[in-house]
Amino acid sequence: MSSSSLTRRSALLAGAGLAGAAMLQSREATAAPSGRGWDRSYSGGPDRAASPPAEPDRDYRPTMTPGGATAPWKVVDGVKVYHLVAEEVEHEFAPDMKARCWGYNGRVHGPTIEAVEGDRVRVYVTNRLSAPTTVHWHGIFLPNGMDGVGGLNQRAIAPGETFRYEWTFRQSGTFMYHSHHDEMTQMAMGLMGMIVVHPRKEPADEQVDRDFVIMLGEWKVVPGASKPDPNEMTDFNLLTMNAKAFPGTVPLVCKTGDRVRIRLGNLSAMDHHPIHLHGYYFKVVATDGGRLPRSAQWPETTVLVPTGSTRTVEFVADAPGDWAMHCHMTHHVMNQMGHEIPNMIGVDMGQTEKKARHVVPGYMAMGKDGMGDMAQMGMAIPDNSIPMVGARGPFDYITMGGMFTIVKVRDELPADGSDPGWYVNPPGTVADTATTDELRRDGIVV
Ligand SMILES: [Cu+2]
Repeated sequence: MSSSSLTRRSALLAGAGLAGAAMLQSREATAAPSGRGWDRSYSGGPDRAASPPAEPDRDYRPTMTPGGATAPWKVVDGVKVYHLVAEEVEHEFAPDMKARCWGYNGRVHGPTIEAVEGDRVRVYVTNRLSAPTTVHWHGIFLPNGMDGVGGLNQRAIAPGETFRYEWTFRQSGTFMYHSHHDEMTQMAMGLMGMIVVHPRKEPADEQVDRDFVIMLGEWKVVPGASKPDPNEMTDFNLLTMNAKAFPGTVPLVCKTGDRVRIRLGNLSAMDHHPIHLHGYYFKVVATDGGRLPRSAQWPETTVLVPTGSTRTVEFVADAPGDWAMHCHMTHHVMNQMGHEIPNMIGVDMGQTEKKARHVVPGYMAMGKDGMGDMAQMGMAIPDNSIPMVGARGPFDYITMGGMFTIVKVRDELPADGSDPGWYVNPPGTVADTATTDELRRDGIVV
């Protein structure tokens, strides 16, 4: 091949590439009329001037972390100052189920850090653990030396020391923070929390009435043990929303017609969680990389939240009721003690189980008809553990545990914002025994 033909060919290819790029650009322009191209990241150098510190209820509508808390802050010379104290915490996952975990400010997980784009923030981290630690700010644009990876970006914070992290938020969205030193141990013990950054000026058509924050997590706490086991790789037995396992989770209370946002973050060690909402569809509107253009938001009833990610969904709560919201992996809506017992489906154990208990105290087999009946038997379980499933509901036993909560939508809410109790269904709208007349009318033979 001559050099001239080579040149011609390269020129042709280059031309095709240019045309392609132009087409892509024009398509992007159509898809994103706001002109969003590449929002600049940032890793230091002269910082963009911070905006005046934004105030809740004046500049933004605060979020709510059901079962958790929002970190307090104060303003010092135009900077929002936060203080996280990493320490051992006696944490209650659900009534009668506690463990000594690691958390921040007496909480597991740590409080949600909430701020507004343009806010300058200073976060002091005090280490009251027995081990060195760091904090990484997942998804946040900040100077490299503030990124918190132990050994890489800073030396670890020794027990007793207090470090200062500082940056200006240059983006909005849903992010997370967590230990980035001996992650396997420290994250399994609970050292994590959520970060919410509101836009400085939220467009009117993106504003919501309720803004919930939920961190998904998984733990191994051997029944009777007093601490989580960070060595577990596969068999997690406590699946949590904001570190609470059902029936310990706190419901999401909404008024009929509310525009609702749910920010889900996942820092589970080994699992992704498909979170399913009953009664509605929602739109996936954002990830930890930012908000999706309207044309890229898609309707779903289940959103997969990969570990190390956030997914934000929005919907209009226009259907009153008690709607379940849970991980759709069935082993993630159970609590402890469910996974190492023999499969007894269809086997009538008769007296066998009682006899086995003489030899192996506490011996327990799966019920002949599954786990559901076991939950309600009030069987003897080791101290400091919770049955596999359940809590009493308005009709019967709710045979779920773990990563399960309830979205309670009501026309009228208690003035004090408390739990409105169980939903009262309009007459004739609850599934119940079919009458003989109904069966005869519809030609159903049973
Ligand atoms: Cu799950």
